[in-house]
Amino acid sequence: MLMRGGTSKGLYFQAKDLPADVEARNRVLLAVMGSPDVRQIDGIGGAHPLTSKVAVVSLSDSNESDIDYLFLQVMVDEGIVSDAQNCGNILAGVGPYAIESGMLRSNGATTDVRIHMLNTGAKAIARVQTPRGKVEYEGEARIDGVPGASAAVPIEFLDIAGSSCGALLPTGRVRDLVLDVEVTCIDNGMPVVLLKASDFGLVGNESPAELETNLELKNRIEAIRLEAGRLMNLGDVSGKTIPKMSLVSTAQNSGTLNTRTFIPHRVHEAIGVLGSVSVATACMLTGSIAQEFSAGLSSKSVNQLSIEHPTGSFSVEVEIERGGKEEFVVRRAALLRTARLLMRGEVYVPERAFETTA
Ligand code: NQM
Repeated sequence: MLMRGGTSKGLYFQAKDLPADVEARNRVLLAVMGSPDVRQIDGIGGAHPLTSKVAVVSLSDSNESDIDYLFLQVMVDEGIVSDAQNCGNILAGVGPYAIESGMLRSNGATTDVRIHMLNTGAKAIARVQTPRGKVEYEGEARIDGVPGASAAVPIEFLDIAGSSCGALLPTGRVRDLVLDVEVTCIDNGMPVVLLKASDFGLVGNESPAELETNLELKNRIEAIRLEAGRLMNLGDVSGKTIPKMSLVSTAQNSGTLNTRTFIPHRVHEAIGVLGSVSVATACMLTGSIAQEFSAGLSSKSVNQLSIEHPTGSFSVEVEIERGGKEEFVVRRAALLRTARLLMRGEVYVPERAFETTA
């Protein structure tokens, strides 16, 4: 099925329908999307990282989850399929997909789907609207970056700190100096490096196109990313889509703060779901780059944060616990997404994708 999940779009497969061998599976997915090619003209990818995504879904063996979800990023202009990151936007379509495909039954007016995110081992609970036993896509919920209104898919995350890097603050510090630039490296569901837009001579409200055509800026940010990746226990990140690089500045429209995020080579039209959870968490962290710009936050353990991005803002609720001696534990994050089934059917894969080169 082809689904919109939040502000992204991707193909959803049952694991059993794809080759079990990872290399064969990747060859098939590259051919399906039409990669590597900037236009993905011989496939059904949308020629942008946000529309070249795949969810591989299966029933979970565990008592603690209903569904296993593996996210795969199919690179557009490189022949690479990466499982190194999660995707919280595509996650929004996983519950509806599991019900649409008959893997799960609906359970009253709403169905809570407990999802095990295989990329990092983290868990999420997504609430799908299922009146009359069917997935309802129509509704009144609006998310910035998607025109119109749709049925709400509230999502809650528990225990996502350190999902990819092993710790919320992978360098062990709230601030680091990387290539002479002050950064905060954080992983609350997505590894993100926060930088001040002003350190790059930017206001922070530049458009994604403006930022992407600034080659000097892109090269500087990539150099910092490669160095930060090592500090964040991610090793050589030159072929990886993490960490994301988020330029932060003062809010423009009464939000908590403003962002522009490199994911990592294109600039996001909005901000990723887990990316925004990481940024929101950094806002609550004393001494972080984000906190310097954050407005309207209380010292309470639960805060509703509004992360501004190029097409609006992203609202995230973060619950933390502050212990003694600067201890900071993240308890929970909650947010709202929408999703929609766009198409179901067969995708045609060229024979050559099934041939081994050995
Ligand atoms: O951070 C884009 C997206 C994402 C990821 C990216 C995402 C997340 O918007 O959970 O959703 O940062 O690569 O789909």
